Amino acid sequence: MNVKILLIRPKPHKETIGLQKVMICEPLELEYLGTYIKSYGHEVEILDMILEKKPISFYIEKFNPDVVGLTAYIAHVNIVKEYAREIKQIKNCSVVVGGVHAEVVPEDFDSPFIDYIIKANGIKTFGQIISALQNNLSTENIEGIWGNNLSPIKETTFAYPHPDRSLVKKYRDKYYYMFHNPCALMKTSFGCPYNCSFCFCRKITDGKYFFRNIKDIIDELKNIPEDEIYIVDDDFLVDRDRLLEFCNALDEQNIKKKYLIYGRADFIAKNEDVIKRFQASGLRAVIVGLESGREEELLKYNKKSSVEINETAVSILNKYNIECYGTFIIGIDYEKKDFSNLYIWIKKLNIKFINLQPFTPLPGTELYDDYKDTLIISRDQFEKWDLAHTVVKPVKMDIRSYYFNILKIYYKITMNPVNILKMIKKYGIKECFKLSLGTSSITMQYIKKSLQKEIR
Ligand code: B12
Ligand code: SF4
Repeated sequence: MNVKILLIRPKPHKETIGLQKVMICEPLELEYLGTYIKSYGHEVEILDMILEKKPISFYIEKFNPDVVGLTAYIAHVNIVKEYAREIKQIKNCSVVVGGVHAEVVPEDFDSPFIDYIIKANGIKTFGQIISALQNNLSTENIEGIWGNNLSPIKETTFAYPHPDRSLVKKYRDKYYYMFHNPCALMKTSFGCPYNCSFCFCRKITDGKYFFRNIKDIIDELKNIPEDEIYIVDDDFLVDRDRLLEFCNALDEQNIKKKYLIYGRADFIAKNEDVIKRFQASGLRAVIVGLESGREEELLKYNKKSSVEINETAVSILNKYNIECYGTFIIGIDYEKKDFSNLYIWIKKLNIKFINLQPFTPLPGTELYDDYKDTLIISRDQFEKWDLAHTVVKPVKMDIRSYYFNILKIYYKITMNPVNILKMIKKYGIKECFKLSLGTSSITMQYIKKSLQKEIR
C-alpha cells in the first residue's frame, strides 16, 4: 500500500523579523525529499504555508495524509510544534520534523505531538521511516532518528535524484530573491572548509565539506526553467579549478543564466581572474560575510580575513559590476561611535545592499554555552532567534538605542538618493518600489520593537 505524504514549509511567526517581505525561496529541501519518496511510488504533496492563506487544519482535512513532514529552522520551532499539535487533533498520522536545526539541536523539537525528529541524513532517514511505516515494521533501528540512541555518521556524498521542481509548480512564479525574480535554488556543496567561531552552518555537516561534480550540477541546471539561480552553498567560492571548470561547462553547454552565490572575501581578493571569468558566464551577485570593518573583531570571529582583504574584495566586485550583498555582525559591545564608523566604512566601500545581524550565539555552536547565562531572549522564544533580534544584552547601550542605531544604518544606506537612482536605473521602478515596500515593512517591525515598553 502506498503512503500519502504531505510535506510542509511553515509560515514564520509574526514576532519573527522575517525576510519573506523581500524574498521567498523555493523549499528545495522538501523538493529533494518529495522527489526521492515519489520514486518509490508514494503520493507526495508540498504545502508552502508562506504562500497559502488558509489554516493548517484545512489542508490536513483536504489531503488526509498518512505522514506529515515538517521542515524548520530555529525560528520555526514553536510554529512546527503547534502545527504538530493541530495535525494530531485532526488525524492520527505520523509527524516527522527535519531540517538544519533538528540536525544540530534535535532536542529543541521534543514534543508529544512529534513522532520522529531527524538528526542525520534527512533524505535517507525519511525514506527508511516511510518504508518501515508502510510495512508495519519498527523504526527503532533507524540511525538518523533522534531518540533511538544510535550514532549515525553524517554522509559525505550526495547521490539523490535531482529535485523535481514541478512539485511546487503552483507556487513557482512567486519565488524570488530581491531583484532576482523569479528565482530557483540549487545546492552544489555541503558544509564549509573554514571555521568561523560564530558559524552554525559548519555544525550541520559535523565540520565536513563535500561537493557534487560539475557534470551532475550542469545536468540539473539544464532542467531548471528559471534564469536566475541562487546557489545556496555556504561558500561557493572555494576551489578555483572547480569554478573554472564550472564556467567552461556553462559556456560549452550554452547555458545562459544569472547566479547569486555566497562567497568569502579572501577568495575574491585573491582570485580576481576567476571572478572576471565567472562574471562573463553569468555571475550577478555575491553575498559576502564581511562581518566587520574592525581588525580585532575579524580576528575574534576567526574569519581568516582582514579589513584590507574585505575592501579589495568589494572593489573587485564593483569593478566587474557584480552586486555585493554585504552581511555584518553587530557586536554586543557596540556603542554609538562603532555604529557611525560602520556606516562610514560601508559608505566608503559603496555597498548598496546590507544585512546587519546582531551577534547571535546560536544553540549548537560553542559560543552558545559562553552566552547562555546572559540571554535576554530565552532559548524557548524560538521565533525571536531570527538573527535580527538581539538575544544577548548589549553591553554599552540600552536595547532601544541599539535597535535604533541598526535602523539608522539601514535607513541611510537604502534611502541614499544616489543608491536609489542607481537601483532604479538597473532594475526598473516597479521592482524598486516592490522592494522598498518590503524593506519598509521590516523597518516597521523594528520600530514597533523599539517602541515596546519592555523590549524583548
Ligand atoms: C538559502 C537559505 C535561506 C533562504 C530560504 C531557503 C529555503 N530553502 O527556503 C532565505 C534567504 C529566504 C533564508 C531565510 C532565513 N534563514 Co536561511 N539559510 C539558507 C541557507 C544558506 C541554505 C538553506 C537551503 O536552502 N538548503 C538546501 C536544502 C536542500 O538543504 P537543507 O536545508 O540542509 O535540507 C536537508 C536536511 O536538513 C533535510 N531536511 C530539511 N527539512 C526536512 C524535513 C523533513 C521532514 C526531513 C525528514 C528532512 C529534512 O533534508 C534536506 C535535504 O538533504 C542556510 C545555510 C545552510 N547551510 O543550511 C541558511 C540558514 C538555514 N538560515 C537560517 C536562518 C536563521 C534564516 C532566517 C530565520 C533568518 C531571518 N532573519 O529571516 C530566515 C527564515 C526563513 C523564513 N522565511 O522562514 C539559519 C538557520 C539556523 C538554525 N539553527 O536553524 C541558517 C543555517 C544560516 C545561519 N545563519 O546559520 N534562508
Ligand atoms: S566561511 Fe561562512 S560558512 Fe564557512 S565557517 Fe565562516 S561563516 Fe561559516
